[in-house]
Amino acid sequence: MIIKWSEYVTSAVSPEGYPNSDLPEIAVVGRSNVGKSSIINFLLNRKNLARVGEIPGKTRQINFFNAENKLMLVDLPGYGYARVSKTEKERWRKTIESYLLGRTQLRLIIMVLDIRHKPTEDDKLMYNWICTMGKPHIVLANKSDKISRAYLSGNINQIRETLDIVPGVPVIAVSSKKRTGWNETWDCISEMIPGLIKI
Ligand SMILES: Nc1nc2c(ncn2[C@@H]2O[C@H](COP(=O)(O)OP(=O)(O)OP(=O)(O)O)[C@@H](O)[C@H]2O)c(=O)[nH]1
Ligand SMILES: [Mg+2]
Repeated sequence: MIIKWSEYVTSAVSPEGYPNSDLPEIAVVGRSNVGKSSIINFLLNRKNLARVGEIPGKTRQINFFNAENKLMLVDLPGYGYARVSKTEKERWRKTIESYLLGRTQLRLIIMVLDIRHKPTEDDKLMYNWICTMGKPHIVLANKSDKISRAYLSGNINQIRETLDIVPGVPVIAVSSKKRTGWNETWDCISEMIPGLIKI
């Protein structure tokens, strides 16, 4: 997979704001601060295309990024961030749900977790929801640079077991910081969205 060109398209909080495009979309979902925006930069070989934040709650809208005019990567707000108001949480939930439920261009969901931590109840809810919707998905366990290699497979197994990940669904250890797992991730994406391979 060669990704040379990408650009920010638009931001939206509801369907009226989604871009008018037929490109297949890949949505990146996960808890606040797990590195969803960083993963988008990592996959697109960019440093600061999607905005990254030290403090959870950085991404508050749905941001669309065009890659090679072949697909759209979609950065969603994170869930599970305790330090925002109930109203704000409810607004983010609606933003995320209406995109995931209503967007017909959505072809694949990338669920991002922090490899260091056992998935939370929020993660379980999200994962069950993805399964109930029957959407094709893969799981990226990010921040693998933060743990020793000896723990990688154990933590991946813990994620598989805690979320009861469907057999055959890939769970890939990545580090968007150290740029590890890039090829494996794009190989999986290409397999799951036939036709992309020629990018
Ligand atoms: N060590 C390490 N830090 C990372 C990695 N990926 C992201 N981070 C850091 O994690 C923090 C959150 O990254 P973001 O990409 O903003 O996370 P997000 O999931 O988009 O967060 P929200 O938009 O707030 O939901 C930032 O300080 C990143 O630099 C990684 O692979 N390794
Ligand atoms: Mg973000």
